[in-house]
Amino acid sequence: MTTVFGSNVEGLSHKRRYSQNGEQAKVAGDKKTRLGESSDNANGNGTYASADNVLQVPSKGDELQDVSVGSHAHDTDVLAPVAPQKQISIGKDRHTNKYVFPHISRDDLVNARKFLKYYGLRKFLDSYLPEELNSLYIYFLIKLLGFEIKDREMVNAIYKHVELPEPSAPPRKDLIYNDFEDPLEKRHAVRLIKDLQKAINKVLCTRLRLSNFTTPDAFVERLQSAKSILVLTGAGVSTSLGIPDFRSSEGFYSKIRHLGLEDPQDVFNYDIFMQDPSVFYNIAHLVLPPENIYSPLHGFIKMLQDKGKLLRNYTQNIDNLESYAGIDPEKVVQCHGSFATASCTTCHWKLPGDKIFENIRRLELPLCPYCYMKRKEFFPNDSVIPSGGNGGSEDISAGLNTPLKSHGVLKPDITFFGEALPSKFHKTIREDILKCDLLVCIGTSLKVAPVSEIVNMVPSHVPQILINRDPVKHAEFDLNLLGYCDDVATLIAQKCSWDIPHERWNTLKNKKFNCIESDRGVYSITPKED
Ligand code: CNA
Repeated sequence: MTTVFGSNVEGLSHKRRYSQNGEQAKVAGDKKTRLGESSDNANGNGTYASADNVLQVPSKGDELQDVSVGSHAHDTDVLAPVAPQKQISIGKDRHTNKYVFPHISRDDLVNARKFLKYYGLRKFLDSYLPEELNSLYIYFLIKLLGFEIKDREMVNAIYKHVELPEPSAPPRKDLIYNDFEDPLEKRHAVRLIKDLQKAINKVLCTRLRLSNFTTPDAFVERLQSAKSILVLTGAGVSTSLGIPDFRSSEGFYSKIRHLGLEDPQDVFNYDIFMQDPSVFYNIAHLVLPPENIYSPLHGFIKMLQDKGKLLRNYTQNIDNLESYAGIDPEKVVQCHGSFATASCTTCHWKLPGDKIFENIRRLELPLCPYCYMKRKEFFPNDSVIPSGGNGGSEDISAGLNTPLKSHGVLKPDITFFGEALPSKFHKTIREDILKCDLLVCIGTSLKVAPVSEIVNMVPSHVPQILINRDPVKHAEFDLNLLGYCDDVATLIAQKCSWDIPHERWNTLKNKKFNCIESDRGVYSITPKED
């Protein structure tokens, strides 16, 4: 088993599921281990438990928010973290009867996180927590690790008993330090212990940023020397071609909100598809990919390939546009499958995906010719005709007692939530994360696991760049280039003096951009007005 940067490479799960803030959510009827919740995670050696491998709907919001993000709280350097000068000590104001939390500086926070990662859980707890304490110490430790609890009821219960001094206020000498009575209810104390465990797990499986890789120029320099770039792409690389992404305000999920689905993601739920494929086929025309076009960003990846620098493009996209850009199929992993082929849900007969495009456009169920007769028996009033093939042969899965509405229905080979990822993903990813010398994530919200877990699996010294319109708050990129990815790719190619193989390059190569740093390692890139 190979352990990289405190993360277990073997831990990549096989099936597609949502993750939010590095955490998995629950799906009805399944018992899940939440990433970062398993007690195996808190083992202090930096490994985390393998996530459960069934597709999941996204959580409605993490109860624990990592508020250190954007503060560069994770900058790593060679020096080991220092032990705290003394254990946490929370005094009480004898007049107000409130506990007064010590001020937490950014350095305290960075050091606590580093200390935990560096020395492991036991030493961390021994060094930070005194022998006598109450549950406010647990809450303080959660804060010290850079997290804040979102549950209002819980926060109100805590702050009835707590005061936060002004950061600039001098240390108070009038506090009493021998009152350990627990002001919180038992249920709150139990919740805090669970939240501390989650916070610890998150720190253990989150990377630390590199302190010396925070500028576009550092990126350009690394691009020029890199030999094995791993590019991870998402829906944002195709939006400039008019293909909506999922989660943006103008994205696909907002377009189908009117359908009255409890959760718009249900249209890609495998179990729902098997029960009633019309849920997917009512909207599938909206996600049909165009043919023979690709964006400048796809061209940028092709350029990396032409320069012998592309190790692999892991794409979450199902539009297959990498192929039109000329990226070698060997260099592409379509992590969530694609529309390139389709298969029968019953007998698994496979056919080219475009053979069912007409059915999709006409909002019809595409049917398997080999399962058609049996389906007709099950559903005599079905007016739909089979797609592709000649039809009429015996159904190899005959004998089902209760036919599913998906019996004999063809499904594009895109990976629905709950389905296993294509085997190629697992064949290549383990070696690739060890081989890569630069990770560039482009146009993705990184909310779908296991792809979203790649960022925490890459060795710690490998720089990680995000090129995206919106920040990705739950990951730790060394450099965030925020803007439209075609613009960012153009600017970077210009800086490298490289040409992007794309029909618009002659215009793009002269385009001018503003590149404004808003925080350390965070740049917003916008076109300059003429
Ligand atoms: P997402 O969750 O919808 O996130 C897209 C991200 O891209 C967001 O963070 C946006 O800010 C960002 N973005 C949008 N447009 C741009 C742009 N022009 N430049 C830079 N950033 C931009 O989509 P993810 O890819 O993260 O989620 C994975 C899902 C989406 C996969 O399972 C895909 O199959 C699925 N999907 C694919 C396509 C496609 O194949 N083209 C389209 C829609 C959804």
